[in-house]
Amino acid sequence: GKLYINRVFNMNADKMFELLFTDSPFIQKFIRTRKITDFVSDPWEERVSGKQTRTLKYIITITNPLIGKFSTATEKQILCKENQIGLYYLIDAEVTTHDVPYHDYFYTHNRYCIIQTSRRKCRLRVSTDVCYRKQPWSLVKSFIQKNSWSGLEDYFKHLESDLLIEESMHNPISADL
Ligand code: YK8
Repeated sequence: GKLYINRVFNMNADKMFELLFTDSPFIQKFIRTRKITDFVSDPWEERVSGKQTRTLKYIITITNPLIGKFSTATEKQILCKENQIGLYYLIDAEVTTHDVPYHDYFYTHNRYCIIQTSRRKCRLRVSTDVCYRKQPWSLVKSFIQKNSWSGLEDYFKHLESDLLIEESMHNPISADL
């Protein structure tokens, strides 16, 4: 796996969750600039386990002409929220891209961890794993790895910098309280 974001932000955990995992203006603008279209999201639903789940569907734009221009994607998210010993949100997201070569071989597992570190701060940690449904030939496997990592790197680099911009808009001057 790889760790793409690991940073403390000047906002509480609830705010970070709201920005990333609800229908917030922030995420709407972000997916628009990442050229993600036809975005539909189910509302969060309570499961018997006490966890909440939702499914997202969207179309991603791919910059590599060898792979294609677009792909539909399905993302299943599971939310685990803890409130007793300290506040954190743990979101496990499984992303399947349906229209890329070898799409039936792999999916991406993204883990978002939002931990409240003080009254007005939280740490966001995002790590990902490329997972295999069946064992591909090793050349194909390295192909999948390489393309997934570069795509994920690009996506999360932009997410981190957009979050920093959002943070600075909410904390003018008095940033370090
Ligand atoms: C989510 C992982 C792989 C996929 C892509 C596949 C190429 C396959 C190449 C052949 C295009 C928003 C990615 C990056 C598309 C984007 C996905 C995003 C960034 C030769 C084997 C979409 C997070 C996410 C998860 C997985 C990413 C795909 O919020 O390279």
